[in-house]
Amino acid sequence: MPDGLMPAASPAFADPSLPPVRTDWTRDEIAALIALPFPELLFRAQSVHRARFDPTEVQISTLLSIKTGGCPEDCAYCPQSAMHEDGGVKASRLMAVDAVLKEARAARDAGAARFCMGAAWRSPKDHDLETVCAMVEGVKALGLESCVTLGMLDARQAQRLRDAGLDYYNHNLDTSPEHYGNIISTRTYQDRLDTLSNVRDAGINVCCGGIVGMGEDESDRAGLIASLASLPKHPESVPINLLVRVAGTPLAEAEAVDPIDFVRIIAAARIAMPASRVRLAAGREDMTDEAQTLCFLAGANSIFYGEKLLTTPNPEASRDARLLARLGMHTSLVQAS
Ligand code: SAM
Ligand code: DTB
Ligand code: SF4
Repeated sequence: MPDGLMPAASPAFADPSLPPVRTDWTRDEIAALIALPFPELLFRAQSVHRARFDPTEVQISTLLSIKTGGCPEDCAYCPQSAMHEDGGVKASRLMAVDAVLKEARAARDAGAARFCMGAAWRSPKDHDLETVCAMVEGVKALGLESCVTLGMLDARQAQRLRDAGLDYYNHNLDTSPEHYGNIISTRTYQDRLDTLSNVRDAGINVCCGGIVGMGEDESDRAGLIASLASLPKHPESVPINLLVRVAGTPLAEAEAVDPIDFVRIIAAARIAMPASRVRLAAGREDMTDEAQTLCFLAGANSIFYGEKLLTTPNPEASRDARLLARLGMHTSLVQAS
């Protein structure tokens, strides 16, 4: 394990006298949070964070694209869509189980707690799902938590993954219901909610978040957080991605997000979903160490760790280790599931 990536001495803690987690957040309430004076917003986010988590602890997950490119969906942000692959992503077939487990072992040896496998599919085919289940079993056997993101799932597919021992399924709402149609036309917001409910009903932990920087306005950002925070049960993991602007995608020239505005969204997610892991997800390569630090102070307590996300770069592991060491922060221990 590299210097600076030491597990925390104590995992997250919770006080039974804490207020119940609310699932009735309105967009107006979230918008009011986002608009608070920055010191007030950060104080509230930190108070909520400290009540349930060790503020010096950060969970780390490593991503691997197990099936890259050639996707039939038209998500405007994504370099893997077959509709806009000028970004240079070459379509490939589903990786072999052994090759995936080799990467998982390397991620574990580098200090990751969770291994997340992504496939550029609209939804998995049955024979491919069986291969993914073998990957999940192998990842679990290495002592890692497992996560997959494979597109839409029906109830039977979700149950199959649960039976294989899957810990987390990632499926994002991406943006507000109103902005959604400007970004994706090949599946609906309701399709996404249906998949999330199939995952939840199968007893798999939910990883669900969105993207900031896709031309949305402030009300859309509030709408995304309100949608996540009014799901019947909050996602256990909430990835907040800063758009990675990939050449060849329709959003390649999207306007850059003010880092302070991004921190505000992290803080709002932390306050609205106090018991969830909020992940400072894609986009860290474009952030300064200081902006990332503000995200941690605003309640982010998870990152993707390792040089690559799915197809785009992530900060070097040594840069992350150095930053965590400078901040006196630690990585979390793997939680038994
Ligand atoms: N194909 C599956 C699906 O979309 O359901 C799973 C993989 S997909 C790449 C997972 C998530 O990655 C997307 O929902 C989106 O939120 C995020 N993502 C994809 N491209 C991104 C980009 N350029 N910048 C930030 N986040 C991105
Ligand atoms: C999530 O919310 N972000 C990750 C993960 N879930 C699968 C993906 C980020 C992808 C960034 C663009 C790329 O590397 O292709
Ligand atoms: Fe396909 Fe997922 Fe990319 Fe959308 S985000 S184009 S579904 S890989």
